[in-house]
Amino acid sequence: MSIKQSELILNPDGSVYHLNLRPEHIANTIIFVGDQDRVDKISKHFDSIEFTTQKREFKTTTGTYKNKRLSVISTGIGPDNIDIVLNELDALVNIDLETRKPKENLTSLTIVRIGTSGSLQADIPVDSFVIGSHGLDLNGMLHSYQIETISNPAIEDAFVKHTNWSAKKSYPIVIENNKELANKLKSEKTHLGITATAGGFYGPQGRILRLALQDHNLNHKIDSFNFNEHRITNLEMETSAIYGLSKLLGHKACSINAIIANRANGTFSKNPGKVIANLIEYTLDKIVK
Ligand code: R1P
Repeated sequence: MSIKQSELILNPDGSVYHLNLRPEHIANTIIFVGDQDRVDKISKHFDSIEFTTQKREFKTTTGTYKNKRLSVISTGIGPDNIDIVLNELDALVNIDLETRKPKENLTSLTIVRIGTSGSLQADIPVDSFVIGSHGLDLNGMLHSYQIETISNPAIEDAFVKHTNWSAKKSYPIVIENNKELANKLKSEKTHLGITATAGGFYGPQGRILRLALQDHNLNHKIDSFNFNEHRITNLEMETSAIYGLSKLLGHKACSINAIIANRANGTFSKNPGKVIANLIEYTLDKIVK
């Protein structure tokens, strides 16, 4: 059965609906960033650029870095955008866009998120790098899929108990990174821990401006959680969605975040641009090694 036009939407030039990409436009190794302006901050290091396009917040540049073909894609903010980006990228490699049928031989993409994030631990200061050993999904997008094979009920249940997680909110899901990729990215410069992914920046991450929170103590409960030496190191808005959909679709994913805020002691980086630039150079070199 071919996938209907309403379900897999293609533009008149044959590109996928939101990303504006055709299969030949992407490399098998892809860097995700949230901010579209970060795409150029990465591709400026490339030896050469073969393609670039943008639609809405989704900007893609493909080229080579030290002779390795790479694509950089901005996802915009949040797990809802990750649903679009991962499904459309997977369609580019694993669905025949002519016949609209899934391919028999599937391609596994390598996906590295270079993001920014807030640390929840006083000993992980601003300007450091954190690799997400797991994504802790607090937003619920992944519940639209069959997640039984990728979730980790023992950690999830312990987290729900520790935080007295409201039954009215979506049940947290814990998904592991791709270990092989994480080993490639790690060094003495990186911290490792569970990256929590929220579906918003203020209330969902425990920030109070004028609105009272459902649980004003949640961040403290999150930062004091410990499961077999796994603690929650940082909070951002994409990693769990990337880990979850990548695992379900057969892609390898790992997220590395520059810590620009420390929520435990209330500090913010004096030069966030510099820490992101450092993380970009660090990650590019690890990817090609
Ligand atoms: C919020 O300001 C945004 O910054 C972080 C969060 O995950 C969210 O997307 O990551 P990026 O800098 O990669 O966008």
